[in-house]
Amino acid sequence: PVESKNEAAMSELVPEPRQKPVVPMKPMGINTSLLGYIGIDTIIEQMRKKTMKTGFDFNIMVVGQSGLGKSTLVNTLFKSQVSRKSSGWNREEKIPKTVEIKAIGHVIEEGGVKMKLTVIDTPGFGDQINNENCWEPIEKYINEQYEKFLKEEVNIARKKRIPDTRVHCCLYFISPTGHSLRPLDLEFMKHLSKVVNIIPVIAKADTMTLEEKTEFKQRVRKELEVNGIEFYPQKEFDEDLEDKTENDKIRQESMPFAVVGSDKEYQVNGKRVLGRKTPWGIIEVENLNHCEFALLRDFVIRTHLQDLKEVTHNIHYETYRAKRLNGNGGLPPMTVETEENHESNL
Ligand SMILES: Nc1nc2c(ncn2[C@@H]2O[C@H](COP(=O)(O)OP(=O)(O)OP(=O)(O)O)[C@@H](O)[C@H]2O)c(=O)[nH]1
Ligand SMILES: [Mg+2]
Repeated sequence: PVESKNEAAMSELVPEPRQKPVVPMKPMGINTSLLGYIGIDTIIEQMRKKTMKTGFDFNIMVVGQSGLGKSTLVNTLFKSQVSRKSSGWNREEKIPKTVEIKAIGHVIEEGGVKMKLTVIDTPGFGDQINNENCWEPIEKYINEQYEKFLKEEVNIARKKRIPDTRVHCCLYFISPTGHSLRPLDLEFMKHLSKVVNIIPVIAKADTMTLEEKTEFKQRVRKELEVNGIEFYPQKEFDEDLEDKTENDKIRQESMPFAVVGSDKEYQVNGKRVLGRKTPWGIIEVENLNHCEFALLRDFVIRTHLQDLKEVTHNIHYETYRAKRLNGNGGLPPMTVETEENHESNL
């Protein structure tokens, strides 16, 4: 009723004569072709403006045993306290009896662009005596977010922008043992790689020597391949040769990124840098000669963030959606609107 009142009031207003919109013109002399400039390239600027206004969602999940530096790494990635670090004492008491899932939201702004970041932590994963099926609550959470999105999407009066809580990226922390992947690692990645973008990382890489690190990386890559585990960026989703060349390098050389996180600054050559003090000196987090943190950061945030979101929407969510709508398992049956219905809605 409120809306219709507004409408009535509006229609009584006499519209003022509008000025003709100004069409941007290409400066003369640069493009001398008769047909001239159309203005297609302004789409980029238009998109930029829209994104500046609305901001965007990015949801990142961290999985791995307690104490592997998950919270520290996320804080290092986003240069802020976006995830609570474990207190270091009484750790045993704190470990939950089952896997818990905790999502914390933040708004980060840079250069006028707002990112609504959600960090999804999974305390308790891999910390039980029996870790069988401990990936299940995580898969359930991921699917629940797809379900929420789907429910909003099939709504007749759906929102213009559906809030996106879907997990765009899952960082999986591998313990820096130097041996091989544990059955738990393989089980988790095997099941979850079908529903979410997994990026495996070797945690606390400063605890390994350079040789150990290189060898461990190679072994992990081999084991993932032998077990048929597809991590992000998945080969089958490369869109062209340029993608393939770029992503092959990541798949064959960078993965799994051997990372170090820290929230402490040290003075190195007169500059303050994030680092960790070790018996061998300061390990600089952002120095590529020391670890691959910067590679991971560039990959997740600076080159592939939009792609992580697109693969989530176009592949993982689409797979979920197709399954749900085909099988109709649980979702209220779709009602077909009649012609009459449709008109009366207009
Ligand atoms: N050597 C080393 N220590 C690290 C690194 N990252 C974090 N730590 C330390 O490891 C301990 C645990 O770090 P957290 O970030 O709390 O680990 P977490 O995986 O979030 O732990 P939970 O929240 O208990 O699951 C802290 O004392 C950190 O300072 C790293 O890259 N190298
Ligand atoms: Mg933590």
